Amino acid sequence: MRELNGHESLLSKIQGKRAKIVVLGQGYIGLPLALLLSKAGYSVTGYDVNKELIKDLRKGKAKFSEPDVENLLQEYLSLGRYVPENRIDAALSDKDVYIIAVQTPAKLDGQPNLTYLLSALRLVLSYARGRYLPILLIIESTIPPKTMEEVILPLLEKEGFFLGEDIFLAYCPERAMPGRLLKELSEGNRIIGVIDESSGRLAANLYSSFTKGDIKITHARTAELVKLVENSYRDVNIAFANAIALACEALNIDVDEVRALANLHPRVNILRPGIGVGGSCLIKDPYFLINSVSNSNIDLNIIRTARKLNEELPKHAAKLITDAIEHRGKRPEKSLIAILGITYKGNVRDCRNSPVLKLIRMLKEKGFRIKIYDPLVGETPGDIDELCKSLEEAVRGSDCIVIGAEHSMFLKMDLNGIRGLCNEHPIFFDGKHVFDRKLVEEAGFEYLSVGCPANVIEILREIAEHHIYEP
Ligand code: SAJ
Repeated sequence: MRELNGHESLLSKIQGKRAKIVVLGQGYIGLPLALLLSKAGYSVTGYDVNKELIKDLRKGKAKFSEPDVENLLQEYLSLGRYVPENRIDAALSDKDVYIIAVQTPAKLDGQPNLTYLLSALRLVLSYARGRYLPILLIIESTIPPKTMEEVILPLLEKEGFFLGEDIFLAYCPERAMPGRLLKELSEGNRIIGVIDESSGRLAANLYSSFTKGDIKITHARTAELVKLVENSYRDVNIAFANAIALACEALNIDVDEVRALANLHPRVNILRPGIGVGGSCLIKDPYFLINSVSNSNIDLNIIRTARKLNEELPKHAAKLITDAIEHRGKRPEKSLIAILGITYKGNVRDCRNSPVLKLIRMLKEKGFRIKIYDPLVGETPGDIDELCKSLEEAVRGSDCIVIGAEHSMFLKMDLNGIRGLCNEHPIFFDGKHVFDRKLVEEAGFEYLSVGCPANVIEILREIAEHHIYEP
């Protein structure tokens, strides 16, 4: 029988679930990915430099909370198909597939910081040398266009490896959002970016073992751009909603009504305006995209302006709240604000770059007293004070309630009951546009949000008095 060449033998190991895999970086993406590969039948090592994290993973505890992640973790730990490891040797020796899922944060100038990625890559190469080759190397971390061709490939070649012979290389950007990680990783479509075709075939075989979505193979540079385009698209769309909200404030019109009516058009879908954009990706990927063409005469101003607008929103929200309270003759030092929800979006425990944290800092600078309630957050992030133990504790005696994250439990709360605990004439600032203004007002609050001027109702009544419009 003919002996299999390197590519065929690696393919056969991947198809037969005999390929031994290590995932470098056991964070938001690396851990769920490692678990899905274990579930698909592979033997997977989860490597991370953080000893505490690995210690917890060995006990079946994840550092973040995501539906089903801990269940899968405990199941595949006990079956021995998922092994958390922080000893380099044990983790990296003798593997067939190396997946790098470490963070690529932004530097102060908006350029990507590839330090973590490059150090993981060097580690992999040092272990790949001298073992049975070939290996499949996959990059999941976000990277800007041309990184595969101009940074990663030259490094492999400098170390004496040949693409398509010793190493197969693919960029498979993650496309899952916190709160739905396992579902999106196992059902979403995947893009695989490669420089040579044979790498694409190996990576596609591996990814089809755990995702039901379509797998599209393309050039590495295209895949790198697609990832940045997706998040920039979302950021620009949110900025558009925020820009319209500001226009509504200037024109004394309620943005929620404008959105509802405009969205009746079959090709219009305006997103929710609010206190800004947080999380780990939308705040940096647009800058990676802008910077990727900085050597050309193209200026992606539309993306930059959108980003800047979204960054300004916490400040704008702080001003709206301050103005509304001062308008009632109350001083900030004499006013108590109850913040409900501090995560970067609803129903997640993740506070990374949360816009409401910025808003809290600004309100404090203005002198307000603040109470915070977020039952999804265990530890208080950074400079945030103690969290209240209950909704009632946070709300009692407050002059203003701020919805900072749209957790389901807040959407179901008894507005009349909450109103009863507040001071006289309380303000309800809906930072996420998730409440029905009429219901909030019926409960006795003054409704306020970005794009909904405090006095919009009076203005509409005035118009009605002139018999032009019945509100
Ligand atoms: N937001 C609004 N208005 C909206 C929708 C969202 O202000 O109408 C805010 C949220 O409150 C939040 C921020 O935007 O602060 C980002 O939330 P998100 O749900 O839009 O996105 P992420 O950051 O959780 O996940 C994104 C996803 N990208 C896209 O939807 C294009 C996910 O698919 C990516 O995998 C992820 O970034 C990533 O890691 O790149």
